[in-house]
Amino acid sequence: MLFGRKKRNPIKIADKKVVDWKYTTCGYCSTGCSLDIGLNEEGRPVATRGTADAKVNRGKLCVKGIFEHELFDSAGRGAEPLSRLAADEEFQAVSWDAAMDSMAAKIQGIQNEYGRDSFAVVSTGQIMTEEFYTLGKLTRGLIGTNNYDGNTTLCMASAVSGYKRSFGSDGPPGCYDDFEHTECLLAFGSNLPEQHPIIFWRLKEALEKRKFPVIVVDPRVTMFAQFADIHLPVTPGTDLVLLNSLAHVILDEGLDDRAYIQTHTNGYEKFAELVGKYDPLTASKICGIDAEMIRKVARIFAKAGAAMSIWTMGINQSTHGSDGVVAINNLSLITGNIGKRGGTSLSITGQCNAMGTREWSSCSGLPGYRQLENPEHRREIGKYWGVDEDFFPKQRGMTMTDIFPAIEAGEVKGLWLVATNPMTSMPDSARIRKCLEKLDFLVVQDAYRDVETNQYAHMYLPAALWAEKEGCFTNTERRVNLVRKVCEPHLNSKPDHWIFSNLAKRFEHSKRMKFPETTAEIFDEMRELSVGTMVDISGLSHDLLEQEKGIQWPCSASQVIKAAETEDRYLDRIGSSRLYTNGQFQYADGRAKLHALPFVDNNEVPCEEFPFWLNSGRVVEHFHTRTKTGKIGNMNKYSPTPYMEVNPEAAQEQGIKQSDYVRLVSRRGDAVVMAQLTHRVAKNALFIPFHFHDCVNRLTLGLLDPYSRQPAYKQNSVRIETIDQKLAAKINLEMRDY
Ligand SMILES: Nc1nc2c(c(=O)[nH]1)N[C@H]1C(S)=C(S)[C@@H](COP(=O)(O)OP(=O)(O)OC[C@H]3O[C@@H](n4cnc5c(=O)[nH]c(N)nc54)[C@H](O)[C@@H]3O)O[C@H]1N2
Ligand SMILES: Nc1nc2c(c(=O)[nH]1)N[C@H]1C(S)=C(S)[C@@H](COP(=O)(O)OP(=O)(O)OC[C@H]3O[C@@H](n4cnc5c(=O)[nH]c(N)nc54)[C@H](O)[C@@H]3O)O[C@H]1N2
Ligand code: SF4
Ligand SMILES: [Mo]
Repeated sequence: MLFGRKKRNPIKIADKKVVDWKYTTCGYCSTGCSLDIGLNEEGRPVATRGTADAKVNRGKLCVKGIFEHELFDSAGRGAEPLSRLAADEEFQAVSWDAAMDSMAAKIQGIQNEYGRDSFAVVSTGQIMTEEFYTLGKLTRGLIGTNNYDGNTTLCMASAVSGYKRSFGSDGPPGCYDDFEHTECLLAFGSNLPEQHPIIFWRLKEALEKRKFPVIVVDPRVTMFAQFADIHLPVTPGTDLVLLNSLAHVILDEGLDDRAYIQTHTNGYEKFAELVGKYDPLTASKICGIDAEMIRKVARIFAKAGAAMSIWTMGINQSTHGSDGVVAINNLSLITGNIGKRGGTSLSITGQCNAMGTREWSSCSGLPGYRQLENPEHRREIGKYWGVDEDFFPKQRGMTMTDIFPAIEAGEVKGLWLVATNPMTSMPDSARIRKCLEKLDFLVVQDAYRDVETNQYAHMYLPAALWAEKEGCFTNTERRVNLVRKVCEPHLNSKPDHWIFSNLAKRFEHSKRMKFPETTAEIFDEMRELSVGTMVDISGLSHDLLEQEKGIQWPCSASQVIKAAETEDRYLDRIGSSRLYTNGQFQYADGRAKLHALPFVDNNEVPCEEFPFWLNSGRVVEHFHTRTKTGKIGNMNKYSPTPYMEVNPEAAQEQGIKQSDYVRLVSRRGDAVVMAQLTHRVAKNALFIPFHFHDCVNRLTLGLLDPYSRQPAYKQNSVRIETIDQKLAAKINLEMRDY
C-alpha cells in the first residue's frame, strides 16, 4: 500500500551539462581539499566535486567547497581599477597603467616626505604562495618599508611565535595521518566540525577503525565538545593555567619521558619549578576545571603510547596566545610526543594559504623562513634578487595590529591592503574607522569592490579571485597543493602577482631585478631558494603537485631522485609527513626549549556594569567577513542575520525571548543582534559569529599578546539592553541589504 501522495514526482537533479573537469584546491579554509570544477560547453564553471583520490579529502567537500564554482560570477566583484582624491568623492574608473603610475608616485611621494616606513603594506593568508613571494620581493626589495605584515597576525601569529620559541622555527610538525596512530587527542579552542569539516571527517574515520579518547577544551559546548569523550569548559583565557597544571601532574606522578627530556630539550629546571606552583587545586580555582578532572586528563595524555594536541583560535586569540602554544608544546615535549606517529603538537591553520605567507611572503623576515637579523640570509637574498643587502631593514618592523595605532599617531600615512577587510575583521571598529579616515592614501586590492574597507579607499584595484589564476597553497599539514586556473579573471580584474610585478616596474631599481610573468616561473625561483632550508620544495613542480594532489614539504630534488632510483611507486613516498622525527630541532644546539610560563590575569573580565563574557568565532556556512559566502544563496540562507547565542536562563533573567533583537554594549561601542537561546553557552557568556559587518567587532577590545601581537578577540565583557523590536528589525534589514 502506498502512503502519501499517489502521484509522486521523482526528484530531478538538474543536468549541469559539464563537458570538462579542471583540478584545483579549495580557497576557503586551510584543510586543503582538492576539488574539480565542472565547465560547460561555453567554458563557464557550473559545478564542483571533491577530487576522488585526493590525499586530504578523498572526494569529500564541506558545504562551502560544494558551491565554490558560484563564486566566479557572484555579486560585488570589481571590474576596473578605481581612483579618487578623497574618500567622500565618487570613484572614477582608470586604466591599469594610470592606476599603477599614480600608485607608485603616491608611495614614493609619501616616503620622500615622511620616510620609508611611513607607507605600510598589509596582506593576507588567501593569495597564492607565488604571489606572496612576489609581494615580498617588491616590498623588501623596492618599496623598502619595514611596516609590512599580513592578516595572519589576527590568526596564526601566536602559533608561529610559539613554534619558534619551542622548536627554534615555525613549521607544524604533524599531519592528519597522526589521527590514525594516536592514542589520545587533546583539542584546545578549536571547533573542528564547523571550521575544518574535512579534518574532522579524517578524525572520525580514524575513530571508526580504532577508539581513542577525544578531549575538547572550550568554554562553549561546540559541536566538537558534544562529540568529545571529555569536555573541559575552561574559564575564558585561562588555558595556560590548565596546561601548567597538566604538566604539574605529569611531573609529580613521574609520567614524563625523562630520556626524551634529557636528550632533546633545554630549560627543564626552570620549567619544573614553575609548574610546581600549579597544583590541580590551585589551578582549578583559576581555570574552572575540577582538580580531579585535571589529574585524570593528565594521566590519559601521558600514559597514551602516542598522544597529540591540536588547537586553533581559542588559544591563538588570547593575551596568552603565544604562551598557550608554548605550553601545548611543553606538554608534548615532556611526554616525548613530537615527530612520532600519532604524537604531535599540530596548529590547525586558518585561511587556505596562511601557511604560504608564513613560508614565503617575507612579512616577518626574508623568503623561505629566512631572517632579517641573520647576515648570511641577507647576503644570500640580496644577491639572488639583485638588491643591496643594506637596503633590507635590520629587523622585523610593525605587525598589522601595531600599524593601525601608528596611523593614529601619524607615523604611517599610506596603507596598501591586499585581500583583507579590517573594517569588519579587526577589533574596535570605531577606532579602525578613524585610522582609515586619517590616511593620506589608502589602496584596497580585493576581488570584491563592495568590501567594507573600500569605503575609505583612495584607490581600488580589482583582483582576480582564487581559480582565475594558477599557483600554490600550503595547508595545515605542510601539504603544498595546486590551484589551476579554471577560467579567465572577472572582467578587467588582474591576478595579484600581475599587479605586484607591474607596480614593481614603476620603481627605479627594478631593472636590476627579475619579476617573472608566470607563477610557474616564480615557483622555480622559490624552489632554488629553498634548497637546503627547512622548507625545501626543490623536488616539486606545478605539474607534479597536480599529479600527486599535493605533497608535504620538505621535499628536496635529491629526495625525489633517490626515491625514483630505489622504489617502484616512489611518488607515494616523496615529501615529509612529519618534522623533527630524529629529535633534532632548529635551535643551534639541536635541542627544543621548555619554557617556564607564569600566568598573569590581564584580560577584560565581566564586572557589574558589563556582566557577560563576549566570545566570538565562526559558523560552518560563512567565511570571515562574508565577501564570498554572503553572496551565495545556499550558504547565506542559513544565517543571514547577525545573532548571539545566549543561555535560556540568562535570557529569562534579562527578559529576552527567542529571536528578540537586543542591544549589546561594551566599553568600546554597541551592536544590535538577534537572540538565539541555547545551552551551548554558559549563563554568563554570549557567543557571536564574527562574519557580520558593524557587529561583534564594534564591541571587542582586542588586547594584544606580547610576543605575537595577536588580538584577544575572544575575551571581552558586555551588557545586554532590550530595545524597540520594530526599530531593530528595520536596522537589521538595512544591514542585510549589503
Ligand atoms: N566555516 C568556516 N570555517 C573556517 C573559517 C570561517 O570563517 N568559516 N575561517 C578559517 C580561519 S581563518 C580560522 S583562523 C579557523 C578558526 O577555527 P576555530 O578556531 O576552530 O574557530 P573559532 O570559532 O574562531 O574558535 C574556536 C573556539 O574557540 C573557543 N574559545 C573561546 N575562548 C576560548 C578560550 O579561552 N579557551 C579555549 N580553549 N577556547 C576558547 C570558542 O568558544 C570557539 O568554539 O577557521 C577556518 N575555517
Ligand atoms: N571578533 C572576531 N574577529 C575576528 C576573528 C574572530 O574570531 N573574532 N578572527 C580573525 C581571524 S582568525 C582572521 S583570519 C581574520 C580574517 O579577516 P579578513 O582577512 O579581514 O577577512 P576576509 O573576509 O577573509 O578578507 C579577505 C578579503 O580578501 C578578498 N579576497 C579573496 N581572495 C582574494 C584574492 O585572490 N585576491 C585579492 N586581492 N583579494 C581576495 C576577499 O574578498 C576579502 O575581502 O578575522 C579576524 N577577526
Ligand atoms: S573543509 Fe575547508 S578546504 Fe575543505 S571544502 Fe571545506 S572549506 Fe574547503
Ligand atoms: Mo584566521
